[in-house]
Amino acid sequence: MNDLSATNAESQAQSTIDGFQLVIDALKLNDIDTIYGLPGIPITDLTRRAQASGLRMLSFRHEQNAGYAASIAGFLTQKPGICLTVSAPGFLNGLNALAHATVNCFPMILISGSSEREVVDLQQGDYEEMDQLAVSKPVAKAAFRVLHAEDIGVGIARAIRAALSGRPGGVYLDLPAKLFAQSIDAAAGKNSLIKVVDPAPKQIPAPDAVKRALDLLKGAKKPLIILGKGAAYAQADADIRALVEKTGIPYLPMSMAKGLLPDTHELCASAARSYVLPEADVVMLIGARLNWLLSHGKGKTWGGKSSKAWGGQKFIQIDISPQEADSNVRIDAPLVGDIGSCVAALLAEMGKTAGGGWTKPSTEWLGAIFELKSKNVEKMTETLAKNPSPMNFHSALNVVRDVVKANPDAMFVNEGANALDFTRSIVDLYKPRKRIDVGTWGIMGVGMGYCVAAAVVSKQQVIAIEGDSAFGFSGMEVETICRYNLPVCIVIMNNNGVYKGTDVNPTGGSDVAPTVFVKDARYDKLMEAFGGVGVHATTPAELRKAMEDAVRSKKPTLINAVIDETAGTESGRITSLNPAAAKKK
Ligand code: ADP
Ligand code: TPW
Ligand code: MG
Repeated sequence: MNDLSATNAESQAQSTIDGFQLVIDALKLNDIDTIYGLPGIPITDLTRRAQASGLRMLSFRHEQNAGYAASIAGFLTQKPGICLTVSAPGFLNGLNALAHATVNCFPMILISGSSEREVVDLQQGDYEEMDQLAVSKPVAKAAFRVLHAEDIGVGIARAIRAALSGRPGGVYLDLPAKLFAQSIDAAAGKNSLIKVVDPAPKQIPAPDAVKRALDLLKGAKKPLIILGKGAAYAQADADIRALVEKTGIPYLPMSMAKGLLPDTHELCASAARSYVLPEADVVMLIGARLNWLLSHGKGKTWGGKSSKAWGGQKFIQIDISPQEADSNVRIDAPLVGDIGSCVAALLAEMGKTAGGGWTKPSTEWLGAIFELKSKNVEKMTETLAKNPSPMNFHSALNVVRDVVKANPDAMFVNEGANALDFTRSIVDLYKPRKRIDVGTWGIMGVGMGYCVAAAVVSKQQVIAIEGDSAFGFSGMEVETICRYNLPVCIVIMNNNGVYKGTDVNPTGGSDVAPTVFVKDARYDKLMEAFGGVGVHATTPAELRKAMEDAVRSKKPTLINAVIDETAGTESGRITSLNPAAAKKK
């Protein structure tokens, strides 16, 4: 090649842009800085070039964990978390997390490479053949496919808007292999990209709806506020706190809303939950659905006479989804809009009347709650102070509670059954969006993906409290945690199994019972295999030292906390949902 033709080739190369680069540029243009994924055909070069272009490309050991990481990054940042996978099996591995994002109202985009359209559609047996777009639809908020490089900008813009606007959710974006290699004129390509303006537009509530909600609240004798993870997501922390404090209404945080106000706040009614739910007469839901986690707003939990009977409460529901109200029981005052705008509107309306025009709830209501809280807290303090051998959930969690109190900025990941339920009620959180857990499905397997995203997004220490079963679903990602040297301290509440380790095989055969694992497993050694710190802790003192060392050193740490294998209960706190329990009802 002579000099001239070399220059020509170069200038031609410079004046075109390919699909790989357009995807990367479109993401960057929209301030996306991190991709959670797993390489392979056809997206290996996309992962390489993303990294080369300054995007943080975090590789996982299984797409499901990358997907969970992306979903929770979306929750924490209000930007769609991006999960990138290969075709069919990689896509399906990521799909679970996409469904999880949609169910939990987290903004996420699953981008999967896919095989030759012509071959897939004629079902001629391509490498990793699958109609991924069709498969994704039932579990995605929206699903798109881009066939031409000049449409990449639009495809990514649509995916971002769909993920973030209104009720956030999971979006699938299908990128066939051929697309990446397509080249178009560089200037036209650049021009085709869209920076999404105002992807999550404010939704201002109607003034009459605001007034209706306030009127109902004002007439209440025993009002209660329930804060859900929508309230945490909305990042309207100061106004939510002002609303609670100005009205003086006691509140219950759902698990991922813990810390929105410090759990130690005097108006926090968590320690009197079983009293306030049936007793309240008006309940204001802020970003919380009346699903199974709130017993569908009826039944005995709410003071109803039978398992399906309405307890008599009137509900105000603040939610961005206009379809949420009346999904389980009548909502007397739906307030549709984004939580920031709705809470600000309530505060503004309250401020219009002299002196706020607001009378705080009666001392009778507050006093009864306070008394019960004090009693329960006292009882719990006694239980936590015990030091049984072997260690049980309480004596271990007493340590965790102290460590979290001393490190209120740490992110807190939690999954398991007993390991979840005990932790949720014992470990206080002090700041918003610190607690991330099994969410709406009560899903096992989010643990290590959440740890990676929490560390990457927040740049804070991460503390994860994991059931030994729960940990197993994503345990291999400890390699990922070590590889990226993340400040993650994993504590495994090791009771030798699912719920507890004591079940026996009724036949007397050599297989252990379905809920039982290898006894006395040393999960700490798994961490050591990748250069992290592994600790075997059999007493609260050993656990405390190990956790404090982890937080101080910021080294990836896994503590195998040996818990009495008889300590748990079947299904933790949701024993009643087992079909056998229903049969007894
Ligand atoms: P929890 O499990 O904590 O009770 P849910 O996931 O059931 O919470 O409910 C969250 C609710 O919050 C969903 O109904 C969702 O539509 C709503 N939501 C999410 N983000 C916002 C927002 N920015 N403004 C208003 N509502 C929101
Ligand atoms: C994806 C069912 C709920 S809780 C749990 C399982 C398997 C594990 C409980 O044991 P663990 O906790 O973690 O050791 P502990 O302290 O009670 O011993 N598959 C998925 N999600 C769920 N929820 C299950 C199975 C389940
Ligand atoms: Mg267990």
